[in-house]
Amino acid sequence: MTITDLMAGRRSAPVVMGVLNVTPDSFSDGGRFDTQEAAVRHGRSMRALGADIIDVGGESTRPGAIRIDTDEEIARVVGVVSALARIGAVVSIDTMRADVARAAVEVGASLVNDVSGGLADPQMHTTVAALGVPYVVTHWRRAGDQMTHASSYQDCVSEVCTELQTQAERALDAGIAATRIIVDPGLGFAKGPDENWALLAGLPQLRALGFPVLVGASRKRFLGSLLRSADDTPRPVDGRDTATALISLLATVHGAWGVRVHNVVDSCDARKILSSWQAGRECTDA
Ligand code: PMM
Repeated sequence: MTITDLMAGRRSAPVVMGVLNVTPDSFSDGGRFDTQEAAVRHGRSMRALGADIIDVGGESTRPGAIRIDTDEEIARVVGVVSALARIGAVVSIDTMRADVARAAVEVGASLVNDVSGGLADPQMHTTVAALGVPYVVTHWRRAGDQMTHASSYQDCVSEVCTELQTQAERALDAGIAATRIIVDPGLGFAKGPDENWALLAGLPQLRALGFPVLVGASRKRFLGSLLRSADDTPRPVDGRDTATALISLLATVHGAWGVRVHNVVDSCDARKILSSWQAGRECTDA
């Protein structure tokens, strides 16, 4: 399926976006795919396992991460995006920088996933509008090294909705078509466990913004916290995939358009289960 098919809802929900961090330091998969060969192999494998979109990122956005420079970010992602696009994968570029977005789209990326929603780079919205590709507006307040200082809310769901609405309106004003905008609550970005759960429970309000909603809960810290052991040790990252797949299932039931996940198989299984349940028959092709 093409990105146009996915945007138009021609796929049983959820659209599964597989995470491919070409970084040495992302919190969950940092350092595992930081050579082009390993990254392309993993991208191909996620596609074969059912991912609809491969989300390639060259800069870690985890809390506390130090930013790299633009040339280095471009160098990390361009070869990987181009190799995956050449084999027919739908590729998104996970970046907060307009120059990186442009470089990636020029070699075949068909979606820009901006965790800053346009706040990190004033050129992002006009650049994406000119590129003519869909755009993920993620809720964000500050970069990784300052994120924890921006995490106070009176009413998280309504504040996130208002701030997302503002960024979506800026994207529209810059010329990005309404049919090309996706919103994402930005779980974990300047949010603690209670805010993340409130936002998941608040999916109906997020949907009411009028755009498809993407949910990125995969392996995040709030899952480690929820599933901590009796001695308060957080569940390790590699033990959070079942919880992630359950969130994929529940988020879809509550209207999410897509999920961004590291373990593609589990969320694709969840999709088959949901489709079969809803249809009342076996849907192996979901
Ligand atoms: N989270 C991360 C990176 N990119 N993009 C979107 N749209 N939503 C997210 O929640 C999101 C993202 C951080 O997680 P990672 O280090 O596992 O990639």
